[in-house]
Amino acid sequence: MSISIRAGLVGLVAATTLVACGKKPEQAAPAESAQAPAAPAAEEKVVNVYNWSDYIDPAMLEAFTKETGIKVNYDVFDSNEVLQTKLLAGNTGYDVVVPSASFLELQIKAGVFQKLDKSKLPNWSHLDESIMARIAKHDPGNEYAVNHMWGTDAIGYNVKKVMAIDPKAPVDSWSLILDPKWAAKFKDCGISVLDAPDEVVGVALAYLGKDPNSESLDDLKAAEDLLMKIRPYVRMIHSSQYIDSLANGDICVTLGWSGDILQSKSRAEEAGQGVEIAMTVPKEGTIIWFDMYAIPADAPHPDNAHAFINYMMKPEVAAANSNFVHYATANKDALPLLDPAVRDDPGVYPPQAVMDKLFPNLARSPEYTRELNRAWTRFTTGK
Ligand code: N2P
Repeated sequence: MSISIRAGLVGLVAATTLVACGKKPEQAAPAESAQAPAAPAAEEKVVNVYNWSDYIDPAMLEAFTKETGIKVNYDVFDSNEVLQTKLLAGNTGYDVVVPSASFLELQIKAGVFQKLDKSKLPNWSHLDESIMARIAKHDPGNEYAVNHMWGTDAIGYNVKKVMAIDPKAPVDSWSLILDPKWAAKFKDCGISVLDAPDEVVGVALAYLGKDPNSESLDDLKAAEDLLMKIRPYVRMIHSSQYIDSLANGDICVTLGWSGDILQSKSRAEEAGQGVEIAMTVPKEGTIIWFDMYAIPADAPHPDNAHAFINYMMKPEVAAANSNFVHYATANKDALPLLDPAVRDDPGVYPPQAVMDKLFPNLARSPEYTRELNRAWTRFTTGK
């Protein structure tokens, strides 16, 4: 087995304020020598990857090692804030990381990534240019990052439990979770929300009819007031545990990520205990986000990082990953290779009418993020 999963999952969000770390990649000075400079030493056959949990087909990691001889050390996280804290501190030891585009934008400005060498990424030709153009709003010219997967925030629910509590439950509306009258009904069977402050507050703002990317502190206060009203009914604030908890019946309603909810549905079906999970994209609209492969400026194995990213851009590899995790790929040549059940699932590839209601998640200013994180701490601690 060439893959090691090193890290445990993360817990509470570290309140992170983006500050330029001032750390520039240290270029090793060439050794002074009277002789002609030696060719650069070949990299050790290792690549250190830090990706979201439940976000890749493990068979693709093994296949990469088999094809290239490069061993993959694979660590996981479930929070942009956790990744960002590490990136800003520097010296992560990682060669490939996967921030969401809204976080990547400021991380690029803070100097934590190196530009991609596209001559080492021939599989770039398979990308859907319209998606990469959307991402270019965060990464002008797509110089620093390439899409791994994209998805949405959505509602997942246990069909039998929710219908037993109230067959009229508004499962196609954020009011299922954000209206205290409804949330109270699901307290005992269990509600979870993501530990993702910008996304949950963004959804709350949209539910309130406000701009989900608003940086108005009045709007933030309105969202916090709303979230505080449902806080007594929320059992879990976590961004990965809910996949199993929903599948095994420990919770019955979640504000989660599209593919994770669909993975939960598959796990419930596989377990054969009669738990039926459904996912809806709420009618008030929701967030669309893009998660991006990028290479830290101080990555120890940048050539291997390029080889890894290029491998993941092969259409058959991107399709295998999308089939496995139920998130959408930006690889246009992977689409014909997808399982029809995934390609035709409106939860993975929403129809145009739903796409039109999705709103982007924009980068927030450091000043706003500080206030957002303070509000989030009050929400998570319930104080
Ligand atoms: C995978 C979650 C990735 C989505 N479990 C977060 N952007």
